[in-house]
Amino acid sequence: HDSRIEWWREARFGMFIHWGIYSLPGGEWKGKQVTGYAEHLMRKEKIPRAEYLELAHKFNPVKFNADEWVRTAKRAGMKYMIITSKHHDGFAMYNSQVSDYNVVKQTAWHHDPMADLSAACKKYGLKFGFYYSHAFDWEHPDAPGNDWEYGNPGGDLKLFGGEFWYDIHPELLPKATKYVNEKAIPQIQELIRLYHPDILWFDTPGKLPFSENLRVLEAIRAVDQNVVVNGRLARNGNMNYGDYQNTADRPAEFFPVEGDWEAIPTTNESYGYSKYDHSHKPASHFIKLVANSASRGGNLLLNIGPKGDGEFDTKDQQILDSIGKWMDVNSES
Ligand code: JFZ
Repeated sequence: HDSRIEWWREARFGMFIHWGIYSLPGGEWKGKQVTGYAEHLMRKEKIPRAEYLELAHKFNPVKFNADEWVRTAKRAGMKYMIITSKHHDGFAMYNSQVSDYNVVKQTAWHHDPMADLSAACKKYGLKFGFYYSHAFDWEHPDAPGNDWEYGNPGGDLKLFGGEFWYDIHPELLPKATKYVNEKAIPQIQELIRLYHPDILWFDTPGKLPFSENLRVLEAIRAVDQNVVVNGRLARNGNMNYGDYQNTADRPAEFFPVEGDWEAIPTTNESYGYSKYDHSHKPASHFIKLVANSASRGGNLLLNIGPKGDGEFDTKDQQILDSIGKWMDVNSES
């Protein structure tokens, strides 16, 4: 129904956060730079699950301060926050009872940052929600994507026909269904129950057949009629089955002008923190993007990648502070 998306239509500007155990190596593995998205480290380096888990044992972000993160977002004029509760690496950054592969169980920190962020967003009046990688999961032995350790479809090796593996090899579908039943759906429902998010943000639907994506959507609506869901959950041809569509990171002149849409630029190139990526654009670039997207009826969800110690990257912090100063002078609310 239309009413659940009302707040989102007015929001216009939000903070997207990619933060996980991949933030600790920050685009480096065994002393060498890893190119591309830093959050794809496990896939790019074909790291076995047990070895990747060692990153969790070292993850201890003592500088993490949920209040400061949310205050920075609020000062920048952002009205909502979306953070990675589980990215493609399959590691839950919250207190999951469904899987032990989580931040509370596996890190020296033993802490649930999502509980703090959810509370801080409530305190400062921001809407709050989660990115959850429902289709691509490199940890679960039955999920699409891990072709280096499990020989599963949906990864780089184009095993079983590549992108449309499920059409060519339907006999492999029960494996993916098993993963969706025992991890993705229970964790998504758990996130709803534990944190009552305002929004859920999904990605890479093509890794699963449309029928599985729809089952995920039904499982969400069975327990929550009000949570906003983005369009990357399930797609059939040109038809999005979420509440709104995401544009890829494209120039403002190609932003859509119709419907409910959201652009998701990141401050530099990588979404997760990379110590090698210094391609940050100036604050003025993002101020123009906010104005351009708002004038075309869309939202801007600006991504940052905090470091493994829990602090924002200095360059991200400077961008956000500059946007905040501009907002102080130029905004009405
Ligand atoms: C996906 C993820 O793989 C990535 O790590 C990050 O989370 C990003 C927000 O989403 O990457 C994509 C997905 C779709 C496009 C580009 C990057 N796209 O449609 O152009």
